[in-house]
Amino acid sequence: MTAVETGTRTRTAAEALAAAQEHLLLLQSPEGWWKGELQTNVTMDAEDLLLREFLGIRTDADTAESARWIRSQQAPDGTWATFHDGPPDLSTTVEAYVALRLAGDAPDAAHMARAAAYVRGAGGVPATRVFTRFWLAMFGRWPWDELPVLPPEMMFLPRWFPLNVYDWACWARQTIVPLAVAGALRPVRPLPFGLAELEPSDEVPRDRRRGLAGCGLPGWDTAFETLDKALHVYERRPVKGLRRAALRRAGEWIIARQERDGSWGGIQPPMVYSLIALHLLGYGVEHPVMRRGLEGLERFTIRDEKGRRIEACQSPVWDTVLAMNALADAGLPAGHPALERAAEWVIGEEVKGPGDWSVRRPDLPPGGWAFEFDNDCYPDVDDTAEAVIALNRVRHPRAEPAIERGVRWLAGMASRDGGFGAFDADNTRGLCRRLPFCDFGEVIDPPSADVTAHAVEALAHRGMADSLTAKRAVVWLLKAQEPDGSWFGRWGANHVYGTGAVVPALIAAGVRPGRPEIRRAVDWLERHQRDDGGWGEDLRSYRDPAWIGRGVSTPSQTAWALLALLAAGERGEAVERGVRWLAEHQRPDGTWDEDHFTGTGFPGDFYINYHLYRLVFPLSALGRYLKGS
Ligand code: R04
Repeated sequence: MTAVETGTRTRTAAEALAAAQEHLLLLQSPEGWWKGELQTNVTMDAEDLLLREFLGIRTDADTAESARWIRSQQAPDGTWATFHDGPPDLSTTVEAYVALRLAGDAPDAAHMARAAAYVRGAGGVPATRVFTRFWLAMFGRWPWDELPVLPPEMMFLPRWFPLNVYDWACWARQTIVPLAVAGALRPVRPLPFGLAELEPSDEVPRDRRRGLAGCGLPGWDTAFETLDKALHVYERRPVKGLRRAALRRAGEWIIARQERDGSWGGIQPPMVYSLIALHLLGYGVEHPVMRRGLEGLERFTIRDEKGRRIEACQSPVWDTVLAMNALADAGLPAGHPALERAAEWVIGEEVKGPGDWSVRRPDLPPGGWAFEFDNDCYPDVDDTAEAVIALNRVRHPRAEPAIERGVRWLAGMASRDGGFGAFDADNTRGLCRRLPFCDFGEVIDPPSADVTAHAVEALAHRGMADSLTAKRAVVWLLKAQEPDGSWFGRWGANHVYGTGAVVPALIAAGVRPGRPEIRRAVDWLERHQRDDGGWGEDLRSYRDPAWIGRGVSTPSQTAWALLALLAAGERGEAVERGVRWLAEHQRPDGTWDEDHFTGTGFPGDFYINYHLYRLVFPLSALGRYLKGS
């Protein structure tokens, strides 16, 4: 509900800021952290039920509550999407449908019949992603032989050899190792029902199947198809001793990466697949490793009046450092108790040991932060950068050494080309993307503009704008500018996020607002302001360039655009209209509604609604606007 609709007059910017600040302070936990829900899509919930079915621990009560949530997310046409108001997604719809059948929904119920009709028309199971067919194979509803092969023997590839596990992004690495175990052992535990109603209306042409659609470089695609055929042959008679050793190695690798909270990487897919792999390797559900894993998953489960649902990931560090920065922007003094408590908690979350990142940077001492609670193997540059900026702005006796270690780690994570990836340095082997197995999501972690911008901003905050690392990153950013003047958003939607991150970073690093790169970015933002004064960019923009910079105005995206314009020194009509949009759309309780997802997991495939974005970014923008006026 907007202020206008409630009949009250629109707040001034100062009143809007005060209300937002008060609301944010109320959301802080007693321990000092903030954590907004991290909303994604129903594949998380469907796969959770399938996992429990597979392990034989699915309960009727949980199933009913998850099914209620899954049904609540179904579009009127019977389909499921991967983001709010998004187009139907076949794989998501198939997984949700199977989960509801598991919950007892009858195929002839109206909502099920609509879903099945869509699936049949869209190519049926053969046209779904590999992950979806992997699940169906485990339940005897898809032949294992018709999935791409991922041999566990890859565990033995040396670190310099293409496609070794460290060539993969950490999230993909943690997914493919357990999937290789399952693919080698090929379990089949038939579902108590068939899925004939999902069979496609016509024979699915080969190029409509996922993963085989043309994706550039035909030579490589053919080579990988040939390799896949050869691996299928090997799979019939793998070398016994080698296979046994590979499975043992994979099991040990997985166990060594279980985090203190029982999770793997603090992300749902690696958690679910690791539990399946370990179970197949002989760990019963009562084994401590499995028990802790299931408890970890439990901590990612939300139960409320809307039903039971799984968070793909949790973002307490990210949310906390963004909230600290927003409150500091709003003018909260450095010694405010809320900031002190937050700093205390953030300092305790510092990562103190090596992780998978050490493989590419063996001499770099540990430091920095991960996005999660108890998530030590995978610190990331984004969280570290924002934590450094946040701690640098508050007063805490133990902040300084943690900041120092964080900055040193961050600087050491620069890639060879001068940019920054999120979790690893030099994770750029594009070959990984070409495997037939990889038809979903990003599988490498190359430098991106948004992460590089956050790194630059952190270095600038620490007076290191003149360091070689910062200068090379600035050059990287200037080169990465799109011809239209914007920057691509890897972890947020999309060019509004990229541009909203890069412009403030360049200015912080000493780039003059009058430089042509900044002027072109300002022009791009002003050209893409909506008629209502806000900014919005639809997630379809990742697949269809016609949507770049276009979409329904949202609070977080309006704030990102304002942060860039304010950093560039703009004080004109565009800024005034943007600020007015924020004030007009604020709820009476001081926060904003934001149904549209503005976070990106994988461009094109996986999106996130970070529930705190709607509040922290507008608060930052209003704070910086008022400071400058
Ligand atoms: C916004 C920047 C902070 N940082 C990104 C962190 C995002 C947290 O949320 C997720 C991260 C994820 N990773 N991998 C997955 C994932 C999901 C998240 C993932 C998703 C689906 C599959 C496999 C992995 F919600 Br399948 C890193 C830089």
